[in-house]
Amino acid sequence: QSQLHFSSISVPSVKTEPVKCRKGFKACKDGLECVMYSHVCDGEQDCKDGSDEDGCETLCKTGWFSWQT
Ligand SMILES: [Ca+2]
Repeated sequence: QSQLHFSSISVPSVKTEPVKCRKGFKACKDGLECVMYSHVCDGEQDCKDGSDEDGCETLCKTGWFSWQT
């Protein structure tokens, strides 16, 4: 369970604004964190709310990376 720190991403005081994630990053459901796609559905909760592991059954079964083949 890694705590991700992105010091380069400055979150303004407006908390209702979801965090802008860089390419290759997925926003957590709480909109406060970004998680690398390699950390999505890896079985560990990287988001505080664990939302990076949400819906992984469908995500993994359909295989989002298999689209590339
Ligand atoms: Ca994860």
